[in-house]
Amino acid sequence: MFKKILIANRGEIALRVIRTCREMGIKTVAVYSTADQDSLHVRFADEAVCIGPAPSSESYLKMVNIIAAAEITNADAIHPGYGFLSENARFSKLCQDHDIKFIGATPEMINRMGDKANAKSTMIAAGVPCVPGSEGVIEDFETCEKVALETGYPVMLKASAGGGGKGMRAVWKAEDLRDAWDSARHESKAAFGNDDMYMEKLIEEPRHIEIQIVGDAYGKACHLSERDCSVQRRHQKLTEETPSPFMTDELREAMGNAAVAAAEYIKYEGAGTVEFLVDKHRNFYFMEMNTRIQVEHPITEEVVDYDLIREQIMVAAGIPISGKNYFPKLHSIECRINAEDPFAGFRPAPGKITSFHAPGGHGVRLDTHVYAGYTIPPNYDSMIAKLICTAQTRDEAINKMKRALDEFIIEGIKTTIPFHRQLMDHPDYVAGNYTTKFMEDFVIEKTI
Ligand code: MV4
Repeated sequence: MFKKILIANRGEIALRVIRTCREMGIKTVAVYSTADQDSLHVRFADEAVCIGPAPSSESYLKMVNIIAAAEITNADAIHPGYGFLSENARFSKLCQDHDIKFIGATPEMINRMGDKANAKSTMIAAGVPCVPGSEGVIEDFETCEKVALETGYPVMLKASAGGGGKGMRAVWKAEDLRDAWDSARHESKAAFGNDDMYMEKLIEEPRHIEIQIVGDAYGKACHLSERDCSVQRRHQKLTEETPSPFMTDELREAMGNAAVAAAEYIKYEGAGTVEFLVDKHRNFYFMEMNTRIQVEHPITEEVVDYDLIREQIMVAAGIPISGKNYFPKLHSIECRINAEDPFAGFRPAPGKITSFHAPGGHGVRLDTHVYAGYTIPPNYDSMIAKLICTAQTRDEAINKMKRALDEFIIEGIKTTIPFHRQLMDHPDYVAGNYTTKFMEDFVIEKTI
């Protein structure tokens, strides 16, 4: 087992990893930028190394500085969290070359799943349902036209290097295909330095339902059921829940087995998430596979009573998984609390927190790194807390979330708490009747 783990991240996920390491008796090293010298992950780690100035490119993304920090503190593993270098193949390789265990995917696996067209071909070979469309990357526009006719409009053009919606275009009729092709490739080239495109039949008003999987070093994988992440604004998840209100036992069985089949086919090691699109007829289709721990992992932990960070560390240390699958025994909802103004287009609102009262009580979990007196730096992601409420039923979980949001006091900055409070009263949300289109029609009431 590892003696010392360096956490190459910041904020709530750095604290999350430190907590589990401490429970496992593993020493921790925090890395921080000059903007984060007063952050809690610096305070709670056993050691801390400043790796550079505020800009991420000079600190949390500066691979050589992070490796140097691991060398001088003699860390034997690095946990990347999510975002930053968590799915960076070069960093995974750099750790390998320095004999430091990367608690994440191998460089090969990151590249294989990061290339969306290639990932899809792999899933087809593994027998995982995929959206009909092109066989891999589309060579030229003439082929694009032909594939669109074969697939049948409406179609979705997607960037193979993409993800999160960048370089993606829905095309409803043939006359719009050329412009969509040109603009999607241009956007993808600018964003990823790669303009490879593939095409799929457009799935209308899909739900985004993802399956948590864990694979070990011996080819075995298991699943820990689903998370419904359909409530998104501009491809940013706002709230997630498990079980999905759209799920049935049969669908969970089918999606869970497909995700395990995919993980075992590629011999996936570590925690991963297989994302699916689910249409109104409950047909499910592979969308993407993420090779990192996700922001929303706590709702799974709460309903199956399982520490996913602990499992990542155990698998990375070569310990086999039990192999059984996990099914929700409770209902859990996560609200992402961001330092943004929901009454001003969710624009970022950094600043100093002048007072802070955390909600609590049975079934309330708050994963956060902020505190009264903390100044939120403008350099990083605006998420400041994850409020997770868990109960026996969905209605009780919603009720608990409303109570927790009402007692959650953060003053000095604007946050998305008022938005989440209104969401919990929205009739379609309360009815579990929502798809990825939900936020397009959501109108936030201006409160006094
Ligand atoms: C789709 C789709 C409809 N049909 N693919 C969005 C980003 C990336 N994860 C893939 N996405 C989509 N792919 C087909 N064939 C609709 C979306 C989509 C979406 C998916 C999940 C969550 C939110 C979304 C918001 C807009 C579009």
